[in-house]
Amino acid sequence: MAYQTLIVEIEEYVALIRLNRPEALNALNSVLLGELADALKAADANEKVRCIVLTGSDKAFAAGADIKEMSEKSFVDMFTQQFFATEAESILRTRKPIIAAVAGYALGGGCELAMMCDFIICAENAKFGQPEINLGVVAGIGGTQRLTRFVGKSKSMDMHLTGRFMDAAEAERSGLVSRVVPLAKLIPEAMGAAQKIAAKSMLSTMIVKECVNRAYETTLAEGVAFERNSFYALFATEDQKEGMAAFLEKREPQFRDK
Ligand code: DAK
Repeated sequence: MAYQTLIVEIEEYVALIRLNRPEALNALNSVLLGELADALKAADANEKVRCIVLTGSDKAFAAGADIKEMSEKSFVDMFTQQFFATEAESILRTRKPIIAAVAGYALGGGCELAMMCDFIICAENAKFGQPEINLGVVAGIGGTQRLTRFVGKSKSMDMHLTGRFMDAAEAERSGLVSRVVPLAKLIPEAMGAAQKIAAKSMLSTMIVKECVNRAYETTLAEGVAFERNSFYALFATEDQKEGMAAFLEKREPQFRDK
């Protein structure tokens, strides 16, 4: 399907979704977020997709929600239209793993979008920030909650209260991103990671996602119980038999998602 604000390519079981509003540094407007929700739903339903990479341009992953689109809205508009809420929920509903490949600016809603993905690989030129305070507002799609869980209260408060940007080295040091690579290697690195994930049993990858995300939603004891039952449940699958047999026979497993 052709989109106005996205470019989607599928290669070796990985959907590469590129945000494409270069004139506005990929600012997130309602068209882009609607298309992104649609593209993620399509990728989730497509048997030829087993992992997703979400990226922007070399200059910007996304410089935030579109300030032009938001500036004239009233409280009543925001509240009644549930501004961006359903689109954000649809990103979180995606069951296949999503890797954010971030180069350049990931600010405001752009930083929040990256944090809604399953993990973040960034280029050396990446800059993360929650500068909404400079606009007289606060983060609105989870920034105060997710950034705090990634980097802790002190650094999160610093970022939200001063609006300063964090560079790639600081982002890696603080646990916001899993890897930092030179800009030219960003897409190959993210696609390589995605292809590695795509070769696993999709049953395991989806359950890993559910288990790790559970760590944010519940107590340690409940989360561990959820993980344990997930582990037991996977013994009902052919892929568990295949994975363990392949190890014992010293060969690569052939998973069939069964
Ligand atoms: N919105 C609209 N246009 C933007 C934009 C944005 N966020 N960021 C950049 N642009 C546009 C600029 O206006 C400019 O357009 P023209 O003037 O050429 O037409 C073009 O992109 C290039 O930008 P600059 O000329 O400014 O480029 P520089 O390299 O000089 O600076 C910059 C890059 C990223 C430092 C700067 O553009 C910047 O500070 N941008 C704004 C960053 C920002 O404040 N982001 C936070 C936005 S607020 C919610 C959902 C979401 C949100 C809240 C609630 N709910 C579901 C409740 C999210 C809120 C936000 O993200």
